[in-house]
Formats: sequence, C-alpha cells, structure tokens
Amino acid sequence: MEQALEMMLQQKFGKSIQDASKEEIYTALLYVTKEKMQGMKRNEGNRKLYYISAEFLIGKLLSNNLINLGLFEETREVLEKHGHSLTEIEEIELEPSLGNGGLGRLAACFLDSIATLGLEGDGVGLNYHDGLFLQKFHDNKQQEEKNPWITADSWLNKTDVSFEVPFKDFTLTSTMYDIDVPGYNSGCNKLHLFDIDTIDESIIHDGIQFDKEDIRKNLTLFLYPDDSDEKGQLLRIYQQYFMVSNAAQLILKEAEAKGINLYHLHEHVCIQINDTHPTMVIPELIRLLTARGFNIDTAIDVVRKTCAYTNHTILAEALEKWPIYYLEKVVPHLLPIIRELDARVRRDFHDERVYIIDKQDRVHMAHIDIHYGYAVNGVAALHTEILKESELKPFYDIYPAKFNNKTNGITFRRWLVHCNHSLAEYLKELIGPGYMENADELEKLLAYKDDEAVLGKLKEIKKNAKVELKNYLKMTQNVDIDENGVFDIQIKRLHEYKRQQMNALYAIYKYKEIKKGNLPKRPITMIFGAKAAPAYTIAKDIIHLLLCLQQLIDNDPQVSPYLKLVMVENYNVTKAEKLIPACDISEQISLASKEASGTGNMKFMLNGAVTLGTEDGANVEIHQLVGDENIYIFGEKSENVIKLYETNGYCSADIYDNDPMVEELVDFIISKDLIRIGDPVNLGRLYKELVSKDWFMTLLDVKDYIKTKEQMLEDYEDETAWAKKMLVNIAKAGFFSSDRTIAEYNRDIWHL
Ligand code: GL4
Repeated sequence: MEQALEMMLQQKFGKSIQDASKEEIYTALLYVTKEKMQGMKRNEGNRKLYYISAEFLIGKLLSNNLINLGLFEETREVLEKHGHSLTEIEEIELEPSLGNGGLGRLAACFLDSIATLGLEGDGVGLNYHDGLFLQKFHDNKQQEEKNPWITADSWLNKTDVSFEVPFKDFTLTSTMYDIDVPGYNSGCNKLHLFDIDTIDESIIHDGIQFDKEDIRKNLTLFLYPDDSDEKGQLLRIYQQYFMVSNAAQLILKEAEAKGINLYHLHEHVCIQINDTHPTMVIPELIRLLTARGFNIDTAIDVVRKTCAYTNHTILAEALEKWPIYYLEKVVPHLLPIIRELDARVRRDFHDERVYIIDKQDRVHMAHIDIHYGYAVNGVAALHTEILKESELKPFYDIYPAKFNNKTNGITFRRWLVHCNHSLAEYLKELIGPGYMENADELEKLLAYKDDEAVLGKLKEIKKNAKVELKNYLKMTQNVDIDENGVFDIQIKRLHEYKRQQMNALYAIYKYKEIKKGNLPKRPITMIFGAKAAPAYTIAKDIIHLLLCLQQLIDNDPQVSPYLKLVMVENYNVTKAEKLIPACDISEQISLASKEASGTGNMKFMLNGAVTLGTEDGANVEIHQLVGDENIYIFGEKSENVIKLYETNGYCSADIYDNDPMVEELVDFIISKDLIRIGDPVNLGRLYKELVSKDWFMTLLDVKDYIKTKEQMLEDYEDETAWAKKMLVNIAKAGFFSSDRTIAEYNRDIWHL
C-alpha cells in the first residue's frame, strides 16, 4: 500500500506522502483502491441477480472498500506512519446521498453481502446528482438545500453502455456509470447507476426548487422530488420508467452477449424488485420480449419466472397507485400490456381487491408484482405475518407458496469493523476473527458474561466512543455534551409512525421533573437525527418542536446540567457511524405493526446499546434472541393496534381529556415557554394533531413509554448489570448479519 500510494501521488500530483495534502492523499487512495478493484475477479454463476432499487444509500466508500480488499489495517498504519489518520482523510470524501432511509441502506448492505458470499449480483439504480437533499436548521426549522456529491475524482466509472429510453413525446439516451462492489475476501460485483448527459443543476433555485417539466434537465437531479402536485408525480414516473427500461435493456443485452436463449431467461436471470418503484420492469420486459418475437403468453410466463418482489411497508401511502391517465402521458406504450395483465387477473379471480386497475382507474403497482412475480417477501417475521394475515391477505389466499419472510440484516463490515474499530478488535482478541465471516460466532462472547474484566473493557470502549462523539458534535455543530451522561438516541427518518413526538413528550416530562427538583442521577443526553420529507408538514412540525425544546433546555440553567437535547443536522450514514457506537439507549418506539423491520435497531444492538422498543418489526426478533432481561419493551401489541384501526376504536381526545398527566405534557407544546421560542402555527398544528387525531397513537403508549424509560435509567446505574446487557446484545446480534439474510434470499428465492 505504501508503495502504491507513493506511486499514485507521484503520478497524479508529483508529490511524496510527506508533502501531499489530505485532499491529495484521499484522491491517490481513491485511485489505488479503484485499481485494485479493477484487478479483482468478477463473481460468476449460472444465474445472475439484478437488484433494482430507487435507492442505494451506500455511504462513503473508502474505508469499506479497503476493509473488503483486506487493506484497511495496512492503510491505517501507512497513514499513521506519515502523521495522518484514515478518519481524517475520509472526511474529504463526500457522502453520496442516494437514499432516504432503511430501504436504501438495506440495498447497500445487501450489495456488500451478495459480493461477499461470492454471488453474481449487480445493483441497478439512478445517478441522482443532488441526492435526497441536504438538511439545514434555520429558525428552528428544517430547510432543504441541494446535496451535490459527484466530483471529478469519484467512485463512479463512466461506461460506454447506453440505451434509448422511449417516452411518449421524446426519447432519452442514457449513460451507465458503474461503482465497483468488492466482497469481503471474495469477488467483485457492480452497482450500475443510469443517468443522462443533459442534466442541468443550474435550474435549481431557492433551496431545491426547479422546473419539474424540463425532463431533459431534471430527470436525475433528485431522489424523490416533491410529488405533492401532478408535475411532481409525472416526474417520478419518468424516473421510474427510465430506471427500469435501462435495467431491462441491460439484462437482455448481457443475456444475449452470453448467448442465452431468451426463452430460458429465467434460468439465468433473476430480478429483485425492491419495493414498488421498479415495478414497471415487468411490463417493460414483456414489451421488449414481444418486440423480439415472443408471443404474449410466453413473454408473461418467462417474466413471471424471473421477477421477485420485496414489500417494505404496510403504510398505504407508500404502496404506489398511479392513475392510468399519468401513465398514458409518460409511457403510453406500457398501457396495452398493463391492461392485458389486469384482464388476465379479472378472468382468473373474481375479487376486485386483487385487480391491478381499480374502479378509479388507478394502477396498483404491488398487485402487478404479486401476480406477475414468483416470490413475495416481507422483511421481518411480524411484518410478513401481517402481510399474509391482513394487508395482503386476498393475495396470500391465492398464492400461499409465493409468500416468504426474509428478516433484514446489516453488514458487519460497515456497522462494526469500520464504525467501531476498537470494539471489533477487542472481539477479535476475545473470540477470534471468525465472527467476521461467520457472525454466529459472536455467541462465543456469552462465555464472558460474568467476567468483570471483559465487562469493564466493554464499558471503556463505549466511553471512548462517547468521547469521540462529543468531540465530533463540538466540531460540527458546536454543541457540548457530557460523556458521563446516558446517551439516548433516536435516529431515523422523521415520520409520525416512528413517533419522535412521543420521545419529545418524554423530554417535556423530564424537563418538568427537573424543574420540580426531581433530578436524574446522571445527565441524560437525548440525541435525534432525522430528515422530514419536504412536503410532509407534520413531520416538519415535529422537527420544529424538537429544535425548540433543544433551545429551551439549553437556555435554562436549572435544567441544562441534567438534560440535553441535540438534534443532529443532516443525519446521514456518516453521522450514523459516529452516533451508533456511542449509544446506550436505542429508541425503537414505532407504533406496533407499522415498522416493517427497522435496521437501526440491529446496528445499535451490535454496538452494545440496549433497545427501548415496542413489539414491532425486527424488535420482536431481537426480544426473542436477547430475552426479557436485555431489552425494554412497552406499549400496545400489534394485534390490538390492528383491531383498533379496524374498529375505529382509538380516540386520542379521550386519553387527553381523562389523563391529567398526558394533558399536561401535550399542553406544554403550546405553552408560553415554547411559543416564545417557536412558531405558533407549527406548534399549534402539532398540538391539534395529537389531541384530535393522533393517527399513530402516541397518547396510547406515552405513559408506558415514560415509565419504561425511567426504569431503564434506574437500571443503568447498576453498571455491571448494564454491561452484561450490552454483552448479551452484542453476542446475539449475529443473526442480523446481512450475510445470513442474503444466504436465505439465495436459498429460497434467487437460486444463483
Ligand atoms: C422500510 C421500512 O420502513 C423499514 O422498517 C425497513 O427496515 C426498511 C428495509 O426493509 O424498509 N420501508 C420503507 S418504504 N422504507 C423503509 O425504510
């Protein structure tokens, strides 16, 4: 590495390591790593997977690629020898903001594991120039700015692969960019990101506003552009079709290049449709096959044996339904096929709940996937059960064999080895390096459950991570936190079902307690990180509440020594990597039945945090693995929540009117203290939402939540008992390795 780096620095900048700047060292390392990856063998198999996804939240790549290439340690040492640290060098890299939340990060973890298991599987997505958006706080409110990440020297490799993508009124010519995906001790795959050459970032103004109709200039500017109006929704259809038409053309091109008889395509190709955004790949492939002479029956048959669908949510708003009239405006050539697919469903099943086109002339994308794919999976045991028993029950009744569960996972390369290097090293010392490839070996750690020295060392590692986070927050946001406090962290997209508002009510509770003189035994540091979708009003109101609380607490000398609330700006993968190792209490407090899985919960556990959560998503499986002793569960169970929805049995006003404690907490949102700091419109709207609607039942669980969190804080004071909980959580996290998840996908769905 030292030699390669020296040579690259000479070649690019005519400098030695001694004289080079951090930027130059980063650039040289980037190219050394890229060269190494180019020299790797490609994974190969009899059947190739194409994982199509609107999001790939890959994070910074330097360290991860070095880890997978087996060059991480050596590079660290080389840099240290010359007075640099890899962490510092990596600061130079811009994080590609190609994802929104868990779904996009999952796709990135999957690419890592697919490559690591030596499976031939590429990702296919879009090359958004300005990503999701960059979050700034101003006047205690979220503001959105563009988030450019593509620089002259980047991980993207421009290819000469290009396709013509036909729309109603024009055709676009694509360019394919590739990012290498090296497996850990294994071969290499690729992430293909499609783009067009005519994108024009200069059309962006006032934050993230732009002309939504100028498709040639805007197509790949942003991930999830605002779709609160028709133009925005049409743009999303343009994006989706552009993504899948390129994917389909690439798949056929590669198959033909390999000499595959397209009538046997399914034997050599498998397409994973990640949520409904890539659904149009089904009619598009049928279209392309019929254009190559297939009759429609055969085309449908081959496509059905090629495509599989993952459902990631039961929230209605995320299950896409496009008006036919929109599709007609953008991709009229797909409509005869979609109508044919619907006609076949109507012929075979006399149940309008499973039709593709509904009475209001909307196309249900998930219904296309379920009828015309060969597998449907949920992402955690509870989620899959809910799909089978309620959300998708009519489909499960028709196709029981298609449904299966694949509990999500995370790559330990990024979420342990990279983000918590000292913990990873210590585990290696204790139980050997085997856990890095066989995560179940983490269970060996249980042998040290009563070993004081080991427990002490785990505490020490946690403390160091807290100090690092403290320094990072000081540097980036100029906030001061106390490493001796309990770190209580909720980081995830801002959504009402995730109930950051419930955690805010806890902050209000604690604030009031401290004012009354009931002081906590040690400072409590509550940390939040979350972006709200630009058009999601209540989510932005919740951010406003959190920022106002942060200011209120900071400015109150009676409270601030005991309570701190920090809202991390522009939460992203890089920040998650700093926050997760430092966490004591992992907040996973969604309304039971609503969080399909969650993956942050897994990352926290692996890094020795203890979960405070509802019986929801993968929390259920975490609970089963660690046992009652090592997790804090509260709140209404999912069956009851589902019943409440079915019977309209929940009324937040009843709770508010009859429970003085709840009333007091909620009223504080519109108290003089907060209105003085914040905007009465935002705070008033949120207050009203909670007392008159509360669709995600915050008030139902808030008291149990506060009680359970108080218990947790008390238990934290028994340091040895707490360290044991940390140890058990780490030891039991092996199940959540995405290597396990991907091995299951391959065993049950992909058969690569
Ligand atoms: C999500 C779920 O909300 C989340 O629970 C899950 O972990 C993730 C990956 O399966 O998928 N669904 C959508 S939509 N976005 C998500 O993050």
